[in-house]
Amino acid sequence: MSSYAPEKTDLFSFGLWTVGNPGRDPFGGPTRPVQNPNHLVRKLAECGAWGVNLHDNDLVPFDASASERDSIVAEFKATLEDSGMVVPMATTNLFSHPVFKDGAFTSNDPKVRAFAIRKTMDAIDLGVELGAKTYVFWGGREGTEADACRDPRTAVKRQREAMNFLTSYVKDNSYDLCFALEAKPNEPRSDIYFSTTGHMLHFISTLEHEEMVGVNPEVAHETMAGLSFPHGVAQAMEAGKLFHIDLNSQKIGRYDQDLRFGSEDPKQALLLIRLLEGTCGGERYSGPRHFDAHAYRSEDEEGVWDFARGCMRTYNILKEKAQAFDADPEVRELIASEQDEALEQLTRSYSSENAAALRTQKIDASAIARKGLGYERLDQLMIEHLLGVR
Ligand code: GCO
Ligand code: MN
Ligand code: MN
Repeated sequence: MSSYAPEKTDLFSFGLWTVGNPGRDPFGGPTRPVQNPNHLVRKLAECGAWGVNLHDNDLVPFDASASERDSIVAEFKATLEDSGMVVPMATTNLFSHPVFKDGAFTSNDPKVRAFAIRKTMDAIDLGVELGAKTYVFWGGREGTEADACRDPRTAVKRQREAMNFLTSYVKDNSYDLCFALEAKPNEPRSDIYFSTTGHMLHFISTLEHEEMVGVNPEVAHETMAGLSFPHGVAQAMEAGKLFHIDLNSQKIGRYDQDLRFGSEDPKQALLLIRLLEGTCGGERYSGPRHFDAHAYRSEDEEGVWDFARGCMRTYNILKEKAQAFDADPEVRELIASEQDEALEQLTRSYSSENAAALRTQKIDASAIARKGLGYERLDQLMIEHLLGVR
């Protein structure tokens, strides 16, 4: 893999809203022109990406007529076909229009909730028509500033009602589509409900069709909250619920920066890739590697493509590093865990016999405590792999 050039089999995808981001921020307008979606797809294909994802309104304007919608979609399908690109994931814009200023599925106004469900049904139809297999729910506006406006338990119930309604809609239409829920602690709301991947994982277990619903964790969102992204992803994988992933980069404690993948936190990115690629053991994640990030506001269009190529190249470089790290004999020796099958048998499951036998075991806590674990050496080896001297 010495060129690190992206291949279709890498399953790299970008959102229309990511490479199409015109550089707007809360303090200033766009620094580059808004690009036509068909142009973005062609350029992504040239860069070596496999897929393009979209919100309904990234492609079809909010107030388009039915015939405008159909002609926009027909042209887009032709572009996908010509450029050999696929749409693996779709989602709904439930945050831009002012009607959603106090939430969509969790709004106190039943008309807003009904409108949000209807808009999502239409956007699901659009996604399925374009071939999407995963449907993402990011509840950016589902939160509060004045928290007394609703009982947060009511918000949870309303969100559940919406998920149950929409999973049933998918089943009723025999669509081959699963849902991936994306958590974020804050921004644009002061506090967003279901703030972490862990909150989402539990919520999913309360849904009518929980088998259709997983998570879409994002590097930036867990990092903003100061949490370990690899740990959140690992828990989702262990539960069989990693349905999609939003890759980017982020400094702890800042606003949602959505930086180029691997740019701020190569070590965390390496730890993440070890999990996703299965180099540290366990099953490999087989879904899309989606970059939900955008180019710095300082960039013109060329900088946007530098950004996109950079995300994919860094992923592939780190993938090679992950393979090398996990195959390094010194690393393997350091992380090889102690084995004591007879003792492990006793704690694997409870029985009164096991409990009694456990009490008779000789375990020298002081001797165990005196022994160093070699993790300084282990971490130094990781740094040396990252810095390219090993
Ligand atoms: C954000 C989110 C979004 C979502 C996207 C798809 O913080 O802006 O990450 O980019 O991922 O809306 O649901
Ligand atoms: Mn995201
Ligand atoms: Mn984000």
